[in-house]
Amino acid sequence: MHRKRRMYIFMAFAVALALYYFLAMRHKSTSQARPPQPPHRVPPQKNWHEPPYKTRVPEKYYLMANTSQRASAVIVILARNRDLRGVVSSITQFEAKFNHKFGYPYVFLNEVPFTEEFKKEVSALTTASVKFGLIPHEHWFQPDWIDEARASAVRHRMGPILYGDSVSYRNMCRFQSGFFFRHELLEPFKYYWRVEPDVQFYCDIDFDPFLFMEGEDKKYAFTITFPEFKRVIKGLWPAVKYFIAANPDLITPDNAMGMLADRTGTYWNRCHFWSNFEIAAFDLWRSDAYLKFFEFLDARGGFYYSRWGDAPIHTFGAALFARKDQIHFFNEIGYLHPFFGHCPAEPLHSRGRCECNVTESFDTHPWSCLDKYDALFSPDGPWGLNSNTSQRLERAATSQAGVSPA
Ligand SMILES: Nc1nc2c(ncn2[C@@H]2O[C@H](COP(=O)(O)OP(=O)(O)OP(=O)(O)O)[C@@H](O)[C@H]2O)c(=O)[nH]1
Ligand SMILES: [Mg+2]
Repeated sequence: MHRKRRMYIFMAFAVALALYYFLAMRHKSTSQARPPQPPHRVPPQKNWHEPPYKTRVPEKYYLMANTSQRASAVIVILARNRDLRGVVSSITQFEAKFNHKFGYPYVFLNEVPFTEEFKKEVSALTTASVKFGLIPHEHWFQPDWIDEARASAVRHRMGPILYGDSVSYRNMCRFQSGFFFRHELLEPFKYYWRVEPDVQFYCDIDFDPFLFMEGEDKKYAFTITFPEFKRVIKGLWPAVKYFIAANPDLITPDNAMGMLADRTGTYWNRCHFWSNFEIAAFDLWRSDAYLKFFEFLDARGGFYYSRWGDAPIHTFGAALFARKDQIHFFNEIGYLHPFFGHCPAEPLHSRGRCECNVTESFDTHPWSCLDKYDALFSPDGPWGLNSNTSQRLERAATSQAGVSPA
């Protein structure tokens, strides 16, 4: 047999085998196929019959507002100087609904120094600590190894798409995907809440979400989920599949990939957590597994040769490297980033004195992927394995592996 052909068949077999193990790890009935896991990965076993958010935030996390007990947590805001008005609006609400009771510190980040006006106006909005950080050059700007001719051709082609022609938007997405958590001002903290300019918080948040995350062993929390725009993800799913196939030992058992992929691993439904709202544990991104994942994706150039967003990349990171029950839908937190919002239904609506219309909540919109998150916790799971799985995986992996963006 031709040597090259033999090599392809061998590679296809290896990729299919690895994908098979990854899928098998998601399914309880194949738990004996799991490779040995390091001790910190061993989950407190629980059989889920419904999504964790159906159980309301326990009262003890409400009572903590009246104590001095706080988590190691920070509010992170990436912004430009010209975002000042939108930042003032977001922080004013954030303080009124939540942080005046808790006093969590803020860190603002920017690739250029914040103006005195920005610092003064923002600092006046809170009694909590506020720090302003400069992003290191190498964490922000387009790397030298990116082929600028190819990148600019892509930008030209993607001109009509939102931010399709923007370099700074791509820098931002790459920074949020792989660098923000390395900033020295964020180093001391274990958890963060990402806030953006011009967002709204609809309800009083009287419990401590960070202590909830810590106490309930959560790693990533979202409020809105829907499919990513097709034209900005070229090459991303093949790259993710390739990574999975090459690194089956890095994938967390009982992960959430069933929310995103079909059972054969052929396609990604483009569902992602909308990352303009995030409450998460820094150690998810600082883990060796995620860092390797980010470096692998970054090396494919997709931030610049397509327009990969940080939202799908964080989504894959959470889905691969956290257990499904460590990903939390914060039903209690009413939130709007134009133009989608989450408005809690009763009884949470009354308890939070929410200023929103529940009929406009995105959860019930046909585009919402919340049903796919919910399905992770149904007794049958979102999907299972069948006898054709490994053959299909082999076909899927061989037809997709090695595809590069744009
Ligand atoms: N320092 C800095 N921050 C940026 C830049 N571009 C975007 N950001 C921030 O990054 C976050 C995401 O950017 P947005 O412009 O809100 O992107 P988006 O949420 O995808 O889109 P819209 O909100 O609909 O415009 C926000 O916190 C912005 O303030 C930039 O070039 N420099
Ligand atoms: Mg935004």
